[in-house]
Amino acid sequence: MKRIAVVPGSFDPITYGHLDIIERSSKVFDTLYVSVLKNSSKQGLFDVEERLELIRETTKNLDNVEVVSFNGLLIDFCQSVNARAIIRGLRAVSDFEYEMQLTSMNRKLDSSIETIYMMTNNNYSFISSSIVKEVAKYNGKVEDVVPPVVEAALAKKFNHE
Ligand code: COD
Repeated sequence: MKRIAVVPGSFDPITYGHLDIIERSSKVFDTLYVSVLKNSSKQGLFDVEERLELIRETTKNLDNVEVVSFNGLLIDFCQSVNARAIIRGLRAVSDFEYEMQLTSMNRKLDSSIETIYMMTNNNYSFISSSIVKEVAKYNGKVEDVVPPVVEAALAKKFNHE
């Protein structure tokens, strides 16, 4: 049986922190769906199509990674692609409370789908999409925390080209 997992998120935009989790989990599963939530209550900087494009560009070297968007409940999406696991990254203790709620609720909805946590790589533990956007907005250097294609997209959004 194929081992299928989902790495869900907002990815607004994708960072080296996200990429680290995606690359590591792509070695453990046969197929990995990197899945961008469409119906988010949060207004993003990048629209969903732009986020998908940036993820596709930065994961194109990973043959078993599919980049898609989803609507509605994550568990429904996992069932639709026969995924047995949801992969999440953990940066710090501050992530724990939200992750606990997410996992507990998802387990109530479908107890056969496991949530698996990967500890962040120490080099990336301080990175979040929000901080990256704030630094890029004021033309700060983000080349160490996002891939070049994302750096260019941020510069374009904030008219720093
Ligand atoms: N190092 C390691 N991991 C990282 C880093 C980093 N520097 N930065 C982010 N990550 C991890 C995050 O921990 C997360 O696991 C993943 O990367 C994606 O992060 P984000 O911030 O892009 O995504 P989130 O947390 O906003 O995604 C939330 C979901 C879209 C998964 C959630 O809202 C959801 O499932 N919504 C669908 C509706 C639903 O089913 N709701 C009920 C569930 S309770």
